[in-house]
Amino acid sequence: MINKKDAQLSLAFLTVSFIALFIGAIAGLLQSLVRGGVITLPLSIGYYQLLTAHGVLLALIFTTFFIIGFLYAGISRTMGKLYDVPRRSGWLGFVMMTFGTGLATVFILLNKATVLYTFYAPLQASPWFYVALVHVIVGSWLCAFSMWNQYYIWKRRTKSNLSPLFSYMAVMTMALWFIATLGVAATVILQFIPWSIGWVDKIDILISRTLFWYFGHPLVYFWLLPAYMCWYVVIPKIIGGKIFSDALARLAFVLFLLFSIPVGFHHQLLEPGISHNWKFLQVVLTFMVIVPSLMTAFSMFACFETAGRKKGAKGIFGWFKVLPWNDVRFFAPMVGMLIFIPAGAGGIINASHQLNQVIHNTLWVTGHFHLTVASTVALTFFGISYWLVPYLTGRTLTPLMNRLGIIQTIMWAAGMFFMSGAMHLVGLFGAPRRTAYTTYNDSPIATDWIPYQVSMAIGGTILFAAILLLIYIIGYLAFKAPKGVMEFPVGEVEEGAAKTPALLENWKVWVGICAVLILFAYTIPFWHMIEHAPPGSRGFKYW
Ligand code: HAS
Ligand code: CU
Repeated sequence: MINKKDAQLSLAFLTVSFIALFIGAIAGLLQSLVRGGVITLPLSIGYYQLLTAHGVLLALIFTTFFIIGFLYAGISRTMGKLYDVPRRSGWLGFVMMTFGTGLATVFILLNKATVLYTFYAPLQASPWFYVALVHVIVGSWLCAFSMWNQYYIWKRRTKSNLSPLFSYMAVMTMALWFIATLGVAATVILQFIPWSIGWVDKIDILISRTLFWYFGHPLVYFWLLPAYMCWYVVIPKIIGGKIFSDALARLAFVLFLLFSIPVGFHHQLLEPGISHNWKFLQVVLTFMVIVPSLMTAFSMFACFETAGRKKGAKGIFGWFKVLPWNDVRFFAPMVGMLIFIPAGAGGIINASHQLNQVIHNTLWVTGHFHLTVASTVALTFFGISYWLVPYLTGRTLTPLMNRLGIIQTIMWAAGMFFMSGAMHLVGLFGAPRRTAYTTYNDSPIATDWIPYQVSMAIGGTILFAAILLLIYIIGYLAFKAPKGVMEFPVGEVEEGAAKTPALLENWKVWVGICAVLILFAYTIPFWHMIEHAPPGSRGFKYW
């Protein structure tokens, strides 16, 4: 049973995350219908306004709140409880983040911040939008400090060399987040706020985008790592197996810290003003960051196979049949894993410099991130919610809710098949992303895209229905399900696995190497940007 106060903190974060998910999903439904040419919006709502609400509320708010809530619950579970000081600073972080979220949402709904979730300059929102973002970021830093503080106190009190795997991963995830958000905080505080208030009239676009992508790429691993925490730590327990290797899991997380930050240029491969040598270097580093995902795939296969063999499975693929397919706690993340195979392959295509020229700024990219964050990560988060919510509220996952969860997962996968599949294909035909419905004066090329856009609308509608089902299940699990004890599954390490080297817990070494790699990949190109800076741009409001 979780400590009540810890449960409240986690539940607070999860509540905001699900509210954001619901509002963001409404925006998603409407925009997929607009883009498919099925409906037109009443004049007062803009397509790009919806797109901003969708991106900010889902990519930034749903994920961050869910992750922090999940991490607190897991830390409390694996370290016994949260200590008072970390718990209190967690609440402070929650209040700041929620205030920022509310403020940002109001300004988006007032149509004063229609700048999409990447808020590229020279699009200029109201200064309050950027102030709101700062609150979300600084609030999340308080949560990061609070988790590190918890880890530090736990180590001192238990005099233990090795922290629990889940907590170690949580500390690493927040380290990645903190180092990454330094970039976005810098551009928001030093560039966007003074410029949007009018203290300065020009902004350097290339520098703002570079600082954004310094953050924007590790952001995607900040989403992915908590899903991997479920795969490494939770799934082995659910399937009745063991964690394949504690050391390998930790090493994968170390590699994410090292390689996920100095690679932001792979989002700027077609940006002028950065020399191709530096782009090449960052592409090489991007290929390095694929390695820990391949290690994860290996580890999961090993875990499935050993668990299957213990249950008597024979042959090369016998283990596949004995997996608990009718347990949604396994099924939803597993569908996420399966989707990550094509999704990751798409990422490797994006990162290949020449292929990037074909897909950049097309709907292919939108398809890519709906398979990665909106399928692999989201399905894993849904799978977690089905046991985490009743675990926190002292209720149980009933067989009926389990079945509905399986249906929800299938609907999600089907919706994404139609939506993301069509996005990938039509992207290859050149259909641009970030664009409302248009036939470009009935140009034959653009009219060829329309059937795919209709498929996107069909997929979007199935996805929205799946969100309604999800919200129903979560609501039921939170308020209606029978009282009982739900487990927070935490796997044990395979017997006879190699001992975890203490070096993996030496933060000075890893943060030090991470800093060196960042300086190596960014210092000179950044210096060039400052040295050859154009005069900068005034702000534009196109909405
Ligand atoms: Fe990405 C753009 C490259 C992964 C998210 N990406 C985006 C954007 C988002 C995003 C949101 O290089 C758009 C940003 C924007 O608005 O402009 N991405 C990559 C690469 C990877 C990758 C190389 N992306 C992700 C993940 C995301 C995400 C993860 C979210 C969570 N991405 C790019 C590039 C762009 C980009 C370019 C810019 C494009 C442009 O031009 O704008 C890699 O990390 C992928 C590695 C993954 C694998 C898969 C391993 C498979 C596993 C599953 C195993 C399955 C099992 C089950 C065990 C190699 C681990 C098996 C069971 C059986 C029974 C079979
Ligand atoms: Cu990236």
